[in-house]
Amino acid sequence: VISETLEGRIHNGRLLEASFGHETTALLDKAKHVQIIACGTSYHAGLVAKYWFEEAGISCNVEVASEYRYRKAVVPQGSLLMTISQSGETADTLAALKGSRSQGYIGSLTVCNVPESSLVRESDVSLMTRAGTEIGVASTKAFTTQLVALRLLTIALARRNGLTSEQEEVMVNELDALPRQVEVVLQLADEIQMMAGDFSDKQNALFLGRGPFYPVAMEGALKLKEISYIHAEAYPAGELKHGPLALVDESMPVVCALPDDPLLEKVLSNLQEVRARGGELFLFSDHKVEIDLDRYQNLMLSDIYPGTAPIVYSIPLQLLAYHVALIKGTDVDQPRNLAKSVTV
Ligand code: F1P
Repeated sequence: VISETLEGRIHNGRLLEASFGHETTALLDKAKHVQIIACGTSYHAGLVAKYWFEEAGISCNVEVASEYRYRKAVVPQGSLLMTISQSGETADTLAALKGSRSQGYIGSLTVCNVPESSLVRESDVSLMTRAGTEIGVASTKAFTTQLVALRLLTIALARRNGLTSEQEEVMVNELDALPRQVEVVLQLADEIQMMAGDFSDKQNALFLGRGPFYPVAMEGALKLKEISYIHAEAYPAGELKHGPLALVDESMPVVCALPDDPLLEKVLSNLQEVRARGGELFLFSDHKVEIDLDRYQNLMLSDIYPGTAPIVYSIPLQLLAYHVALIKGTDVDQPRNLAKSVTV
C-alpha cells in the first residue's frame, strides 16, 4: 500500500504543483476509465469528480457501493476502481472493493481520511485527505477535503490529455486560493443563521443545481436531512418540470447555488418557474450574477474560481443545515438513527 499525502508540492505555504508518487502516477496513466464507488457524502464527492474528470477527457461512472456490490458489473477494459470514504470502514464500500478483485480492474485507489483503516489496507494506492478527526456523524470537512483530493487527481489525469503548463498553473492557483475563499464564506455565518430561521417550521425543502452543482445540491439536502430532520431532496434544476414542480407552493423553500457559470441562464429560468408557483428562494450567488426574480433571499460570494467553485459553494449549504439544526435544537454531532461508520 502506498500512502500519500495530498498537499502537492508546497513552498512558503503556496501550493506549487499537484504531484503524486510514481506508483499512483503509473496507475493514473494506465486508466482509460474510472469507476467511483462510495456511500453518502463520499458518493456526492464522487459525483462532483465525474464532472471534473469528464472535462479532462476521462470517462467516469459513479455508483453507491450498496448497489454496486450486488450488481454484476461489466467493467470496461483499463478501468481503475476509485473508492472514497471518510472512515475507511464503510461495509458496503469495503465489500465493493473486495468484490472488484475478480472483475478485471487495473488497480484500486482510495481517497480516505483514516490511514490505518481497512479500505487503505485493501487498496493498491491510497490518498489521505488528512481532514483531522470528524467529530460529527454527518461528514463536512471530510467532504471538502475529498473534493480537494479529487481536484488534484483531476490535474494528474488531465496531464495525460494535453493539459498545458499554463492551464495547470490556473488549476493549481485556484486550489491555492481556496483557504482564503473559505475564510470569507465562513464570515457569512450570521447572515446564514438569519436565513436558517425561515426553515425551522418547514417540513420539506428542495435543493436545485446543474452540472457539478447538482451533486453539491444533493450534499446540501443530505446535510439538512441528517442533522435537522427536515425532508430535503435535490434535483437537477432541468428536471424540475418533469415532476417536482408539482410540489412547489408557498410552503416550499428552494435552495440554489448560482455560480457564474455557463449554465446560469438555464438555472435562472428554472428559478422563475419556482417563483411562478410561489416557492420561496434561498440563493447563494456569485457577485457578478444578475438576478431578475420578484422575490428571493440571497447571499453573495465574491471572486470564486470556476474549477473550485463546487468546494466553496458547499460550505454555505453545510452552514445552513447547521444553523437550522441549532434553531430546531437537534444534536448536530449525533443525529438520531445514524452511525459514524456504517460497518454492517
Ligand atoms: C459514508 C457515510 C457518511 C455519512 C454517515 C454515514 O461514510 O454515508 O457520508 O455522513 O457518517 O456514512 P464514509 O464511507 O465516508 O466513512
